[in-house]
Amino acid sequence: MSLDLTLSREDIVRLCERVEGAQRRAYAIPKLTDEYPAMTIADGYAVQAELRRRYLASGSRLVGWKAGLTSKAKMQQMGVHVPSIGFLMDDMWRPENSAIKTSDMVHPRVECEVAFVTNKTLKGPNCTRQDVLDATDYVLPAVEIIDSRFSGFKFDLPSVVADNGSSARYVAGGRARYPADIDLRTLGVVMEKNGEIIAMGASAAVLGHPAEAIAMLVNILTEQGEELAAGSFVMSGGITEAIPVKPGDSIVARFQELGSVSMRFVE
Ligand code: 0L1
Ligand code: MG
Repeated sequence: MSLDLTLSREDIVRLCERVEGAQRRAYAIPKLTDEYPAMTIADGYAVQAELRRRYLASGSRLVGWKAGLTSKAKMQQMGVHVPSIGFLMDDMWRPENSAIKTSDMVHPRVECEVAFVTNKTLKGPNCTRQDVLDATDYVLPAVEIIDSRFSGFKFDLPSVVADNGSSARYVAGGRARYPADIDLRTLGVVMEKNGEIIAMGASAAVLGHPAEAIAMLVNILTEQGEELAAGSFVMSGGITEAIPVKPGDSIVARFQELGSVSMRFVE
């Protein structure tokens, strides 16, 4: 992947500072490719790696990773052709049933995901769905709150990757299960907003099987010279479409076999 780098070290740091400012102070910025039209996905990951380095240096702790853009519907909606990955820090986590502030986000949206907690190190290349299942301690239901920092949702894959896959907050809860005890491919999910069903789906929407998305994530990490550490919390990608939320909204995500995850949004 490093062969596809077009940005200089100075450009990477400059773009990282731009994204970090938008993330920390919640304002929208134009997509990065407006200024750097030749920017590649590898450039996006170089900016993301710099962002991770800065968050770690400022005291955040890496909890795990997320796969994004893992459903055909979402790829079509966003006009991209491959999934993405992003990092998850401890300070992005929010407790189940909590009130989540929207004033420190740009335009938050929620999506239902299956999360995996690993108990063995995973690395590629050629990491498979079975390797992931063999290294999974348990799975649990989760809601990701994504927040693209790009104005008017106008972006492309290099820009989204640099923005850490729009990662903002995540909530996990419900009931933890061993993967061998359930069929992870056919889990039904219903999302309610303010008591009304607003989205529904089945876990096969995520690359045919959520563990497939984790294998993809491990293979991308490996291309970047990294591995997925044992004990990681990993989100496998949205089963449902992303639904916008505003102060006053409450969300309940009901997962077959895994229970439900709730939260509400405040100013
Ligand atoms: O979690 C994800 O699927 C990443 C979505 C990135 C694009 C967006 O902000 O919708
Ligand atoms: Mg997601």
